[in-house]
Amino acid sequence: MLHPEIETMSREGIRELQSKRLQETVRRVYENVPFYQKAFQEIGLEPGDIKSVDDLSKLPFTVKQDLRDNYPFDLFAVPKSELVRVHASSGTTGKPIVVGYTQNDINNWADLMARCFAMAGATKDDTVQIAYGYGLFTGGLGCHYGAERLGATVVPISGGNTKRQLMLMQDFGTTVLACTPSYALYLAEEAVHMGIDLPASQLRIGVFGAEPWSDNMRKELENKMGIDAYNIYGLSEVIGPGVSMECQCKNGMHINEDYFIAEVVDPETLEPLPYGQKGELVFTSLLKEAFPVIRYRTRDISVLIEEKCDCGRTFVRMERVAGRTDDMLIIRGVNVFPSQIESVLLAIGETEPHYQLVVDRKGAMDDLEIWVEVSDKMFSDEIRRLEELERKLRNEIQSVLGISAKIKLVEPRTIPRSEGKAKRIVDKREL
Ligand code: ADP
Ligand code: K
Ligand code: ZN
Repeated sequence: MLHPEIETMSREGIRELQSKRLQETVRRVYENVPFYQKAFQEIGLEPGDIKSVDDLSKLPFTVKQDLRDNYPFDLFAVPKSELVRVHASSGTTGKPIVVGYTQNDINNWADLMARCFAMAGATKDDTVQIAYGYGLFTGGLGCHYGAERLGATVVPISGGNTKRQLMLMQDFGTTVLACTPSYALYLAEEAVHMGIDLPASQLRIGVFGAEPWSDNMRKELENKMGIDAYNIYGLSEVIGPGVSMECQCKNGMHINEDYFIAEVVDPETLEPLPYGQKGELVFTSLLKEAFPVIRYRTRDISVLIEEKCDCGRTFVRMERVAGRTDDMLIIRGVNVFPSQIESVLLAIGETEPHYQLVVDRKGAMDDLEIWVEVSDKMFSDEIRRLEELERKLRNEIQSVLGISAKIKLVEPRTIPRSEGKAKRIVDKREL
């Protein structure tokens, strides 16, 4: 355990720590973020009304739309000169969700992620290959700073380049692999094709997250790679990876409660639910300076587990994410909203407004096909023109969403019409 005095703190101690930090956070957002000040004033709430975690439910919720409305920097609680980094994640339309960090935030995040790697059993003696994407996504750099903070040897290879990943994995004696579970499976399958015996290699731990996966997938990855595979959860709005992490009991992810307060609420009534009941996860940050969040609704569905864990940690756990309350898709770890694709199609304007997203898993990799209707006239046009349009759409999707998709132009009236909500997504992936 990296921080035993905190990770095994009494529940009463955690409560006190959270209450103190909650008061500070509430004051910070009230004094520095007009959005929160207004939201508090609208319901007649003064920062002094929040004295402990018991008062949490008096606070208003924050949703993704609020982040969009305040794009890019209006929810930040520090002057821009205090920021040392920004990250961004997919929004529901063209503009991304932007989050920022002060130097203290980056330090805290590094400590937090170091703790997460240690929870999986990693130490300074490990070599950690980070195959999450580096860049605006929080995955790569979040893991990077954490593994460095732990004192491990970091291989910042980022995603892709599979053959090279496998070569360096062997040559460098990688012991810990951090990436999405689907990319891990792809690496495992490529290794077999290349005649590499991963179970015989030094690889021993997987830190996998950014997308949903199942216990069956865990077994498969553990067998194919000869590792113990652990689930890590997080989201940019709250900090990035490291909001919660599985311990070696592999029985739910411990929420890092010294940094965040977790709640589960009924997504319809927004009433907080007791431990053990399934609902939408909501997080309040406790230490963040640049981008504090108050009761942020994640749209992720899970359950909080109160029972003490065999590892000795006292932090509550959350079950694997069981789904979303919105239509966000996660393709190779990247969040994708149908509305983003729709705006690309409409902006180009050469297709009909009827489309469907078909998601499948070909081998290990998620595969996104965008079916879109073209006009009768267009369809009877030259093949070359259709190919040109396909290419244009593909490039635009790649540049807006940052992922590749296959475009399939189909005849008019071939995509099923619905009488209610259009069925935009056909997800054939099995968990
Ligand atoms: P990240 O880079 O950590 O994926 P994003 O902000 O891009 O951060 O995406 C966050 C979303 O990804 C979460 O709200 C959740 O839907 C999904 N996600 C992240 N980690 C997991 C996980 N371990 N299991 C299931 N879903 C996850
Ligand atoms: K994600
Ligand atoms: Zn545990």
